[in-house]
This record gives sequence, C-alpha cells and structure tokens, in this order.
Amino acid sequence: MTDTLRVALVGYGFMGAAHSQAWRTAPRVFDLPRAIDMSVIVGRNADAVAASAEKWGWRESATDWRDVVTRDDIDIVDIVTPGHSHDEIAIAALKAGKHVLCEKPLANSVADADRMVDAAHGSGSVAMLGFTYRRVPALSRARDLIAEGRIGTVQQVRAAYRQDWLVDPEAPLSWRLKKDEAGAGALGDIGGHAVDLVQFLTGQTIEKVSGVIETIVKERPVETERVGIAGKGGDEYGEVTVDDLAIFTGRLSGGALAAFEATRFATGRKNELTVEISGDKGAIAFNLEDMNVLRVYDRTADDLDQGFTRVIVTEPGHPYLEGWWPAGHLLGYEHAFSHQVKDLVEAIADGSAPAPTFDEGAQVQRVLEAVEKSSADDARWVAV
Ligand code: 4PW
Repeated sequence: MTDTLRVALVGYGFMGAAHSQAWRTAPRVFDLPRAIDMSVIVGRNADAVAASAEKWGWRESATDWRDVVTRDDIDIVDIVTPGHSHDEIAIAALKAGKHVLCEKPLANSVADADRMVDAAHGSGSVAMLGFTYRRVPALSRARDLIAEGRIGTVQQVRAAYRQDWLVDPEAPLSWRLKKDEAGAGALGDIGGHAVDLVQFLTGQTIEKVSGVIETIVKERPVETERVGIAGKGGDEYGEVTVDDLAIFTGRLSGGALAAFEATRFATGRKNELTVEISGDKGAIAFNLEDMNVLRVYDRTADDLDQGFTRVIVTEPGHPYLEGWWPAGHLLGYEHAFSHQVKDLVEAIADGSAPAPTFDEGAQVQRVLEAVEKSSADDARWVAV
C-alpha cells in the first residue's frame, strides 16, 4: 500500500454525493495520517456516472464494480448502492484485500450480513459500516456523557425516526419501497438508525423485541426517474413490498425498556430523529432537526436549579470540532460523513477496527428481523 489511500466509490446517487463530498472535505479539514486520492466512481449508467465524477472530482468513472474492486491501484472500496448488492460487492472487495466502508444497512438479511462478517474477520482489512449519525458531534458527546456515568443507570429509552415523504399516495415506487432492493421499508432504512443509536449511546444491546409493521399505501406509480429520495412516477402502478411504518419495543441488555418508532408517514416531519435516554441521575435528549444541540438534565443538581440544559455542541473540545469553525458556528447533515472518513483513515493508518463494525451491523439486522417476526405473530416478544 502507498502512503496515499486510493478510493473507489461504488454508487453515485444521494449517498454517493454525501460520501463524495466527505472524501473531498475530510483531508482538507482534518490532519489525516494518509493522503486521499478520489480515484474512481462506479455506476451502471456511463453518462450519469461520468457526470458525477466531473461534479465531485473523481479522477475517473467506470460502469462495472467487479473490474474496479480487484484493481491494484485501489485501497478502499466505499459502497453506497442499495442494500441488496452490499454483500456481493463488500465480500469481493475484502477478498481482493481492500478496506471497505459500507453504507447502512449492512445487508438486506441476517444471512447476507453474517457472510459479510465472516469475510471481514478473515480479511486483515478494515471493514466499517456507515451508521453516520454516530458521528454527529452532539451524539458522540451524548455517548461520552453516558459512558462516564453522567445520567447514571439507564432506565428508559425513546427513539423515533420520522419522515413524511410517503404521505402523498402518488409518491412513486422508488427502490426504497421494494423488498428485493431495500430489504425493508421504514423499519430497515431509518429504524435501523434508531436501533444503532440506542445501542451505541447506551453501550447495551437489544435482546428481545415486540412490534408491529404496517404498509399504509399498498400500490404506487412505478418510478420513471430517480430524483433524490422520492423520484418521479408514471401512469403504471406497482405493489409496495415493504413497510411504511414500524412501532416496536425493545428490552435492553441492562434491563431498560426502549420504545421505537420508524415512519415515513409522520405528516410534517421531514427528517426528525429524536432520542431520549433517561437514567436515575439524569437524562439526555437529541433531535436531528436541531442537530448542534444536546439537551442534558442533571438530577443530582440542586432541586431549584434542575431543568434540561441546552448545550450547543460546537466547542473546539467537543468531538470532531477541532477542524471546523469557531464555537457557535453550526455544523449540518454532511459533516458527519467527513467525520466518518476521518475515523476510517485513522483506523487504517493505525491498524485498529473502527466502529460500527460489520458485527454491529449484523446485530442491528438481527433486531430488525426480530421485529418483522414479531409483527407477523401478533406482536409477541421475539428474542434477537
Ligand atoms: O439513511 C437514511 C436514508 O436512507 C438517511 O439518513 C435519511 O433517510 C436520508 O435518506 C434516508
């Protein structure tokens, strides 16, 4: 391997743009131990992927990931395709000795996820999963506070990821609504984030679940053009094969109960991810729609002074803030992707295993699959 890490990005849609921006930005903002070369971006449509290469600054574009992941002049394969192709691409890349960054979900099934875990274990390469919200500074800070014992013993958890882009029954049947490509609907696409965050923040795993998933609009116009998340539809209709909404309860390994909601039918909620963790000494609360803020409650303070403190997580000493702006100058959605690149590159340089690992990703898939089983059996408790 050279001192420069040569990156191939497989996929060029919404996540392709987010990852491209991060590969460009992270080496300029952070003092990374290796230089980055944005070598090649891969997609099936030659013209569209060439335009992406031009737009984001990739040196070349290619149409077949199989040729790219085995190239001698590639060190990292970054996968941002829909979930159904993650296992094949990641396993081929790991076999070829490449480091892998894979967007969430790890895979569309526990079986595929397990094969990826096996490939990662035997590879000697770094394999990292892109549950990017872990690297929002306020959430990294929340994790540190909880690990330090600042809220005491976790007693109750609420986590909800709410969007509303499917309320319109004419919103088209994009790949996110097809089981064979996406694996699951709101449950897998955004519920997975909620599950990962709760496990990350508490340091505990979800051991059993009880829940219900539901598809509210069962047929939608077949997508004619892919634009952003929602796309454009035509006159023909097709079946929605994933859930629109998931509501479930999880029992954490420490004993606390967690309430989860994942929905694309929360009218008015564009991209609201809320997490609240209550302990016997305090609590933390976060909302992605106000993502620079962490609300912290200290139950050990004098009664007369108690109340949630609105901490603006932009101090130079806060996680990942060293490279950015002076305190109070806010960060946004895209910054966490640069933080992910920073942690990946540092891990490759020092030979450590950056979280989330593929094992953690497979565990999240187990939780999601258990929710589906529970829903199919009248919400009975199912062990993860
Ligand atoms: O991972 C998630 C997606 O698939 C995201 O963070 C938001 O919801 C944006 O797109 C979907």
